[in-house]
Amino acid sequence: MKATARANANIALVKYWGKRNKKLILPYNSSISMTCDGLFTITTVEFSDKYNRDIIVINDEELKVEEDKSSSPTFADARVVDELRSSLPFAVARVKDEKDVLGHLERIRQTAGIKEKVKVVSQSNFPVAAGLASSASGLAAITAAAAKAAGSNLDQKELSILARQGSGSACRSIFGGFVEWLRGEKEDGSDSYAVQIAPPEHWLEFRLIVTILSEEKKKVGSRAGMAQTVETCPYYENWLKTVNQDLEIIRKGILNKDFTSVGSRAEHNCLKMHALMITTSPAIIYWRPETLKIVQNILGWREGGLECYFTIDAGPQVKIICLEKDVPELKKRLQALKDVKKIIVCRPGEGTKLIDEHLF
Ligand code: 2P0
Repeated sequence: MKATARANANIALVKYWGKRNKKLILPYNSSISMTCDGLFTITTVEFSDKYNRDIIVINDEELKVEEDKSSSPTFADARVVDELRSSLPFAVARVKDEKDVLGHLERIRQTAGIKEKVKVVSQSNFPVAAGLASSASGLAAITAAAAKAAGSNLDQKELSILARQGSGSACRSIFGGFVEWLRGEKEDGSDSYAVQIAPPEHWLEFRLIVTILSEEKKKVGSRAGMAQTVETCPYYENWLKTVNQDLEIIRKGILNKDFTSVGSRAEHNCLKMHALMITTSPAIIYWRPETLKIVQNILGWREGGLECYFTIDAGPQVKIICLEKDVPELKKRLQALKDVKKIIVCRPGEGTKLIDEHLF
């Protein structure tokens, strides 16, 4: 059977940074995100015995995969991966680089009890080299389409659990609006999944403006970066001690539409995550000079009465947290800065959906 899904990316207001179980992708702390309208991936998946090998095509490039040589397939040809990295949108390149897409498809095949080979075609609308620190939409779309195509009729919670095992942040993209990924307590991961805090229409004025500052490839991916942080950062336990308060304030702030409380706490949470990264051995510094320039501008604009905050993920791009009414003024100010290459304005978007238009 063939199925197609469309999934939006998400940006975290309380960050996920560190796994207590790498195999099942179980986080040390819960996280909260907004699902972003306008940054999406569409993926079609078909399992069929007409295919004699697995075929995975992402943004018009075929991913070369080894054929049945190990129980845990990996990307075969480093040269191909390198070529793809330089030619594909960033989010997709990270899927190829760090995420075991074929392994994830194999997991879905096993869940459904099927053996047929698979064809996957995936297309993201992310601008080339957007540098958005999220492969969430890609893995969420593959999960929803593959589960359906494999004949598994999973509900959103089950899809979230499955997507989580492809990439942690993908479990949040299953839901729309404002979403919390509950860390869970169980060792088997059955209680680590996302839930919706509020649907998109709850807070239609909320905006995240993504600024693209640098298209340079980052040197440390999120997966490796967070593992290194857990192992070597002397402050990691303190981070964990403070995250619950951030979650509480932001969850409540979303429900009350208290912009000041959500924006200021999200900015603080982001700075704490970057403090962890910077104090890891060796140091992981995702910021570039342009990043800090935008941050300084935002602080100045805020002092001048324009209420906006920032958040930054595992890369140099700055995302501005603001309200719809201030978007025109912020766009004007951002466009006047020479470091800003591109601006994408995101409103709260819907969760992962099955759609009828197949890509093949
Ligand atoms: C987040 N990030 O909460 C944080 C903030 C980046 C910085 O989730 O290893 O791609 O696949 O579970 O989900 C990026 O990490 O990592 C991420 P894996 P993922 O959005």
